Amino acid sequence: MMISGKFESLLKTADSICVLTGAGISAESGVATFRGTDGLWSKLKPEELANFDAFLRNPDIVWEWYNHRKQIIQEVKPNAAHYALAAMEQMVKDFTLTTQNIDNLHTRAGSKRVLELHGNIERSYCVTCGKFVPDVVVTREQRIPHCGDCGGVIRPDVVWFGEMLPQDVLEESMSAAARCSLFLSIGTSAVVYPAAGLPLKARDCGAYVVEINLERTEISHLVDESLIGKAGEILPQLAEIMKTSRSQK
Ligand code: BJW
Ligand code: ZN
Repeated sequence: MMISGKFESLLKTADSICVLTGAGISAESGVATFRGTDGLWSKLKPEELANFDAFLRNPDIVWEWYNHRKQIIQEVKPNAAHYALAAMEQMVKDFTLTTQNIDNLHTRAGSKRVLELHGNIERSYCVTCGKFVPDVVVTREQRIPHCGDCGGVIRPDVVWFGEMLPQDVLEESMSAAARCSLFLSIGTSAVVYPAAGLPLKARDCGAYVVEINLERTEISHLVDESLIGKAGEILPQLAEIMKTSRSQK
């Protein structure tokens, strides 16, 4: 792994670091990404699944998709990249981890504070009365879960296209991006906004922005450094560099 002297020095000294992760960080755990040749959407049409109108039209198909992904997510384990970020959190005074993923793997790896921009597959709520419903079970017999209180349809607590992101989470992520001196964008194609705006916000506010991805992305020409490779191989090396000059907080 080749990194610049500037990046190395920031890893060792920066007091404020922000990270944005996307589906690519969980790929080595065995969770499919959305885009790219092995991406979910090379087989499934996004517009049929990831928006509310589609859900109202075909709640059974959308539930089947989330149920399938939930099963995979529960069977897999966090990988070296998730663990490296959990270790980094312990070493940096002001560390903000924002994820677009709904898979819970950062929390399972030990990250204490995770800002979830697109929700969490473990939670669901009633579209009619808003009540949160844990432990939703979808079966062949009950393909669409309904609310015990009002009978409304239950949906996964995730953010679909055209929907607002949780405003408090977005604001916290934006202000952290604005004040950090180092920003890492990891395993995201950086095409979905407003998430993809975070590294750009950081750059505009003077942070050094480094991208880690298997390939170049939509924002590669705008960042300071692109590390091409697997997150699970690169991040543990970055955490090691940090460790050489930092103690646990
Ligand atoms: C590895 C690796 C390894 C693989 N190591 N790397 C025009 C301009 C600006 C915005 C818009 C616009 N038109 C429409 C919009 C808004 C829209 C949007 O951004 N659309 C664009 C596609 C154009 N955004 C929205 O609608 C958002 N809401 C919003 O803006 O509200 C305001 C508003 C309201 C009303 C009208 C208009 C605006 C909501 C976005 C919600 C996204 N939801 C999803 C589904 C979440 C639930 C679920 O998971 O099922 O979020 S879509 C999907 O994409 C999911 C992801 O979080 C998100 C991002 O994907 P991600 O994580 O980047 O994954 P991939 O697969 O794309 O990339 C993986 C990468 O990893 C690849 O690059 C690989 O190379 C790499 N990789 N292995 C390192 N081992
Ligand atoms: Zn209800």
